Amino acid sequence: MRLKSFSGATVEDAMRQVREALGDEAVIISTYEGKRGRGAVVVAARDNPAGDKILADAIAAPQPSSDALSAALEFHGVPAALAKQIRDAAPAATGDDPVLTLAAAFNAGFAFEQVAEIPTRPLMLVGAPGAGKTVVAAKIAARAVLAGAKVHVFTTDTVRAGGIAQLSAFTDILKTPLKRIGTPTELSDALAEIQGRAVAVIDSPGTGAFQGPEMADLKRFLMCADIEPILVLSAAGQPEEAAEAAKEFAALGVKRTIVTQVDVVRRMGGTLAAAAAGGFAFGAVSVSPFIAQGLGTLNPVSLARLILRDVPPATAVAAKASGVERAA
Ligand SMILES: Nc1nc2c(ncn2[C@@H]2O[C@H](COP(=O)(O)OP(=O)(O)O)[C@@H](O)[C@H]2O)c(=O)[nH]1
Ligand SMILES: [Mg+2]
Repeated sequence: MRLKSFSGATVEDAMRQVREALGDEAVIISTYEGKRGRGAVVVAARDNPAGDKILADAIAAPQPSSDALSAALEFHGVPAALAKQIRDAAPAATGDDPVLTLAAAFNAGFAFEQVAEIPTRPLMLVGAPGAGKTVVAAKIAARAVLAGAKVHVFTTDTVRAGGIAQLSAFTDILKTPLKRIGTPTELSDALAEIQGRAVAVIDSPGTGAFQGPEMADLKRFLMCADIEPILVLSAAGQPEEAAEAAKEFAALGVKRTIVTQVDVVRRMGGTLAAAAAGGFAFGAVSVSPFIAQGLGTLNPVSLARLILRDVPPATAVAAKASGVERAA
């Protein structure tokens, strides 16, 4: 199920947006009205893509019943200044559903812009080695093929042994053309050739955010045509490190991120810190290495559920004892 949240001045206002965006078929999952006219959030659902089922299962764990927001942010290692911003953006809540309280804060503080099933602008997956760029490139390509689009996959990762083999294993199954690209000129020529006729998905080599020559090389490829760089971000990143790296990628023009390996971590502090520092919108989430399992949608509610799942009670108690939990 694809969840989407809509915020407005009132519930009626948010409902109007639901109808405009999702039509009369939309199923309303929940409505949330802030105290003292602080706005409303309506969560609605539509169709049923496969990737979201996996995400839904991953977040189906029992959620805490009390307002454990501060404890959860601390457990996730969210840097203190960002945790304060998030708490301040949350509507004052006493006994309200913590998921919706946190979702309202995420709705206010982060952007969510899902990568389209059939992207119109060429996409280049960029990021650190091992972040999941190649897997995400294959997932985006597979999704576009399933949606009926013609897709061309390119890779500028031509140096590393095995780089092309990993990708061709996927593109062979999808029966999409795969082209190795050695120079920015080759890339601009290749994109010009398919312009408007096929979706272009570009994989890239691992780029260290603090490695000047690697970043300069990446920039040359990004500047050669109208390409959207999307930062593929492993959820396993350490928060301060991830935030500093995010700023470097933001300087290259990255505006969206796809978060990977969410299934293998318990703490999402690095993800939140990077998105906040880079000013990135969440474009999708990957919760499996398997291409067939696709990408899931991240929205304020699913992100809040991820943050509030498995926070050990001990952390909540410790946070309370140290006075970290927000006064009700
Ligand atoms: N569990 C899990 N593994 C992933 C996910 N995304 C990628 N991987 C694995 O992470 C490793 C690195 O992925 P790859 O796409 O090669 O990273 P790249 O170096 O950025 O291209 C591989 O073993 C992938 O199978 C994910 O969402 N969940
Ligand atoms: Mg790769």
